[in-house]
Amino acid sequence: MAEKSYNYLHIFTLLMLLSPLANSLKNHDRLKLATPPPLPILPLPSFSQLKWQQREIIMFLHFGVNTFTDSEWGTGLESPSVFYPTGLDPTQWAHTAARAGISLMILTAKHHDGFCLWPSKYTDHSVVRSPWNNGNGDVVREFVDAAKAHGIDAGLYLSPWDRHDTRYGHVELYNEYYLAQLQELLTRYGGVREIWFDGAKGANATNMTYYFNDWFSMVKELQSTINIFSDAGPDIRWVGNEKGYAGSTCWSTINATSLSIGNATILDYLNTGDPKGTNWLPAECDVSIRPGWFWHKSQAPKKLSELLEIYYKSVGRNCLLLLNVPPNTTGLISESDVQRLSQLRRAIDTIFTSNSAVKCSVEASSPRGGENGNFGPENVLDEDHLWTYWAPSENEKKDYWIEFRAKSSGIKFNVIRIQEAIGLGQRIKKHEIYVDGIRVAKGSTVGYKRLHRLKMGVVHGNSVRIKIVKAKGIPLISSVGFYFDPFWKPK
Ligand code: FUL
Repeated sequence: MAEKSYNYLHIFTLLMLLSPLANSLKNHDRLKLATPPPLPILPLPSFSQLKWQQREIIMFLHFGVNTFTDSEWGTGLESPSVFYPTGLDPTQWAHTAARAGISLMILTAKHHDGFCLWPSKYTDHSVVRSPWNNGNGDVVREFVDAAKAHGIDAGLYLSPWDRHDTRYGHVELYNEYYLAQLQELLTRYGGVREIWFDGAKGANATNMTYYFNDWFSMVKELQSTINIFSDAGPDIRWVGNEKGYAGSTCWSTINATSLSIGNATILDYLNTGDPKGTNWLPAECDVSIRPGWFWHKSQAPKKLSELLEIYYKSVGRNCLLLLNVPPNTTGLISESDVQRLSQLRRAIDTIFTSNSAVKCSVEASSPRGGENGNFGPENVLDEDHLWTYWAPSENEKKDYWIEFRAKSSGIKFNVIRIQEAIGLGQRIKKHEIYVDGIRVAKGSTVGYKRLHRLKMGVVHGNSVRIKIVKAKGIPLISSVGFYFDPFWKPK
């Protein structure tokens, strides 16, 4: 009896000891461990650069004494009394931006003429000497408040070149003055998401050395999530022209050491970026809705077809479109510009609302982590355009493709959208698009977003294949769309 009970105890203890092992074996079967994402290819965007990239269109507002003197570059000799908007309403600016789906507006707080749209402690060449609001006004304050009330972020432009201030040309004095103004703008008005350092300067302007490093350090100290724009970054670079066109090859990467501010010899380099670049420095395409940056009675906004061309050549080439919409002498965005901007938004929505790729089945050359991994080609059809993506297997022999097959009536489109998972680096160097085996488009870089308007117009087929012909490492595609653009009339 005693021996028997010992045996039962023995078996019971053994079972108790074995049960965690059995459980863990069972769990192992149940919890299939996921294949990790691939290693990134450096350089990578910062958090703020990624946020910026997703905005697609930013509104620029050139407003100041030039608006009232009908000029583009003020001399600095303007009397502050000319600044007299009779019905200034930044709420109308913000409303116009919000209706156009714009999430960031950048205002010229000071242009080259030196006139300040806010009451700076360091100069009286500002709104304090203007009859507007009896010298008690602050355009920057009204601007940031209106933007905030519409859920729009604010950005500011502070011209380094100052044609009014007598400290200009006295290196220490002017750098102190400029830094003092930066501190005012970045401490008084809440969060500022982008600051614009314009590299322009007249051919005969006084010599002046700007302490860019001091300025940039101060900016980041005061606003850690801000993006600093200048010809040469450090966060956003100029695209090298004022037409709003990026290069058909456009890398977000570039070598910052090859760049300098106000250097006319690097325009092509800025336009295309550099596949070997060690800095993530994406390009912003600035252009005005009108011929001038400031409002002029004699000028009218560009046609919708021109704005769409700009959209395809900026947003559709991995860049941001910084579209200037200048307020007039009343202090409002003119009705013609309001209408044109909402037409542009309607057109973009019309083109990109119905994606016929989502009605297709999708296959790819291979998926990372096998058929049950998290990197299958179906990821390119979801709403996430960054962090879910198709990744081929690392073992694949570089014949990368993803193919869409019509389930019923075929696929009809004249625009294709391809997006890379840029959170892990920009990789694609060369790609081609085939419909039923016939090549309909080709290109080099993709980046955050690449749009192809088909030169042959509308195509109709049963399969669309995107081939990645050359890439740094394995390509990662986060989204694809096929659309019909009713405004596209190829020549
Ligand atoms: C240029 C300036 O000279 C223009 O007036 C305008 O501000 C444009 C955005 O940048 O360099």
